[in-house]
Amino acid sequence: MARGWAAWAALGPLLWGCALALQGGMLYPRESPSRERKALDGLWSFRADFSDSRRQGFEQQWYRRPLRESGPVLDMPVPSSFNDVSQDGQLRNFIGWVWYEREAALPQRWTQDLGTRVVLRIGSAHYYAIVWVNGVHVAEHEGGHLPFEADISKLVQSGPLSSCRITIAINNTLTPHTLPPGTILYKTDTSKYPKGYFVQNINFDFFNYAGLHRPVLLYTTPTAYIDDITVTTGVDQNTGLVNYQVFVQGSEHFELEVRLLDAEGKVVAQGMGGRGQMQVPSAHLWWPYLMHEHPAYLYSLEVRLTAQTGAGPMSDFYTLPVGIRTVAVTENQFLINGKPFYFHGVNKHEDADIRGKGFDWPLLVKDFNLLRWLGANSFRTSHYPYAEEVMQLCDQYGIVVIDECPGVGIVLLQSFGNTSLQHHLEVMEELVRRDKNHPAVVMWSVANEPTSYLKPAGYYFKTVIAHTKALDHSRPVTFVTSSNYTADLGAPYVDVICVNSYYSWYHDFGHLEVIGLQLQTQFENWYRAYQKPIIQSEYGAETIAGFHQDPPLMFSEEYQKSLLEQYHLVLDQKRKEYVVGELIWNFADFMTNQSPTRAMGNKKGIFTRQRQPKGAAFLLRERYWKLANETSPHHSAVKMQCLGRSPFFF
Ligand code: GCB
Repeated sequence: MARGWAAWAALGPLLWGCALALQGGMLYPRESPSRERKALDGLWSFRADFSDSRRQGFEQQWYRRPLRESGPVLDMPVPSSFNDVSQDGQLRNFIGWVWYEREAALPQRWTQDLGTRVVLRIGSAHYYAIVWVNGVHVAEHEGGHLPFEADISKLVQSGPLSSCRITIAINNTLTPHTLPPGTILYKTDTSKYPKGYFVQNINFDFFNYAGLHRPVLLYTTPTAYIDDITVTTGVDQNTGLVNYQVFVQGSEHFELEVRLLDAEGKVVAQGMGGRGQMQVPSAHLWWPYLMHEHPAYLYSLEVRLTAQTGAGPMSDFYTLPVGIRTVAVTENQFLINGKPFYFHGVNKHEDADIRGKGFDWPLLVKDFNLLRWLGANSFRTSHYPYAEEVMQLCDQYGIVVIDECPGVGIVLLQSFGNTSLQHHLEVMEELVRRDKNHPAVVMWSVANEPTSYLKPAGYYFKTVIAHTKALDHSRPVTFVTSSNYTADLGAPYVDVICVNSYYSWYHDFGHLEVIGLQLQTQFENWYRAYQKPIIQSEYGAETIAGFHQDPPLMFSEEYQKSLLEQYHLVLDQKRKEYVVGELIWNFADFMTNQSPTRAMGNKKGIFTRQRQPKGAAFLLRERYWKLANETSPHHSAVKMQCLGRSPFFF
C-alpha cells in the first residue's frame, strides 16, 4: 500500500524496451587461472523515491552523483529484501522505484589491461532494474529471479579512475504482464481514501519482497572467452555419454580442449573443438539422495580456450560440474537412470526472517540439513527460480528439483495475451539458459495454478511448453494445476500431471474423514483422462506451532498430522499404480500479504519460519525414510545410510 499516483505509470514506458531474443550465455562466475571475481555484498547506500510520481530520482538524475548528495540515504544490506530491515512501515509496503548504490575499488590490472573483460553481474533484482556505472547506463532487466550482466570493461578502462560507482534503480511494481502478474488498484472514493491512493493487488500467496536478493559481483575474463557451455548426458549400458557444446566470444581463431575429470581428479575422457561427445566407460551415474549408495556423483568438465586476438594470444579456463544421468517419463512412471523414481519431498520458498528473500549461506545449509534429516529427495522451486547456489547444492547432495519459473498468479484474462506470452517465453529462455547444466533439475514447471480453464489458456500453455521443449529436449515439462480435470486446457500438453488439492482445509472444514474418497476420485479422474504419471504437488494444513487439540481441530499440530495421514493412505495405494510423487505444502512457514486468513503469514510449514519442527515434521520424516527404503532399487544401500540417523525403523 502506498500514496502517490504513478508507481505503475512510472514503470510502464520502460518495461517493454528490452530485446526478446537472448544473446550470450550466463555461466556462473567461477574463479580460474584466467578469471577473478570480486564480491560486492555488504552495505549499500539506499533511498526509496517517496515522491508522488516516484520519478524524482529520474528527474534529478540521482545516478549522476553519489546518492547521498541527492538526499538522506539508509544503509541497506545486500543481499536482502529492503522491506523488513528498517523500522519504517511505509518502506515495508513501498511500491515504486528504490535506489541502491555502492563504490567498488578495482585492482589495477582490471583497469589497465585491455585484454581483460570486466563484467558486472547481478544475481537477482526484484522486479525491474536499471543499472548505471559512473553515471552511464549499462543495463536494464525485467524479472526478479534470474541473473543479468553488463560488460563494463570500456567504462572502467577509459580513465584514470581506480574505482567505479554502481547505481541500481529497482521497481517492484507488478502489472498484468509481468511474471508474476499483479495490478495497481487506485482507490478513488475520496470519502474513504486520500487523493492518489493506490494498492498493489496480487494473486499469489507470498509477500512480494523486493530489492537485491542475491549476490552482486564483478568478475573478469580475457576478451576472448568461453561464453557458454551446454552439456547433456546419456547412458549406454555401462558407458556414460557426455555431449558438450562450447560457445566462444571475442575471437574467430581459437582452439578448444575439453577434458572430463572424475571425482578423484583423474582424466577419464577428452575432446577437441566446440562440440562433441565423450564416452566414459564404467561411468558413475548421478543418483538422487537415498536412491543409491553413492548418490550425486559429479565429474568436472574442464574447458580450455586458446585464442588468437588482435591483442595477442589468450587463454581462458572454465570448469563445470557434470552429473551423468538420464530422465524419462512413461505412462505411469518417472524414470531416473531407467529406474522408477518417487518424489518424496517438499515445496519451498526463499523466505526467512528480516532478510526476506535475501540469499543467506547459514539458511541455505540449515535447509539442506533439514531436507536430509527429513529424508526428502526432492523439492519444487515454488513459485520462482531459486538462487544458483541452491541449485549447486542440489547437484552436490542429490536433491532432485522441479524447476519452476515465476508463472504464479496468472489468473486474469489479460495475463494470457500476447504481451504476457512473449515475456513468459523469454523468462523460460533465461531459466533454461541458467539451469540447463544442473543434473538435479529433472523437470521444468512453467506455472503454478493458472486459470487454465480460461479459453486462451490452451494456446498459451501449448506455446510455452513447446518453446521450453525446443530449448531443452532432455527434460519433461509441466505446470501445476488446481483446475478441474475436465476443464483444464493446458493439461494435454504436460508430460506429468501435477495437481494441488487442499481437502478438509479450504472446504469440508474439519472433516478429515472425506479426504480418502475425494483424493481417490481426484487421482482416478486425472489418470483416466490422460494416462500420465501424477504428482501430488501440494497438500497441507495451516498449523500454528504450539497449538494442540485432541481430537484434532483446525490449526492445531494434531490436525496437520491427521490430515497428512489421510492423504498418505491414498498415496500409498496409488503410488503402486501411477502416482509418482508427493510434495508437502510447505517446508517452512513464510510471509504473505496481510489478510484475515493469514496469521502473520502462511503457516502450513512443517517447520516454523525459524526452522524448528512441528509435530508433522516427525511424521513426515518417518514416512520419507520408509519410502526411501521401499522405493529405492538399492535397498540395502539406503538402509546403510539410514543407520544411526533415523531411529524409527532399525
Ligand atoms: C496453493 C498455492 C500456494 C499457497 C497454498 C495455500 O494452492 O499454490 O502458493 O500458498 O495454496 O497455502 O493456500
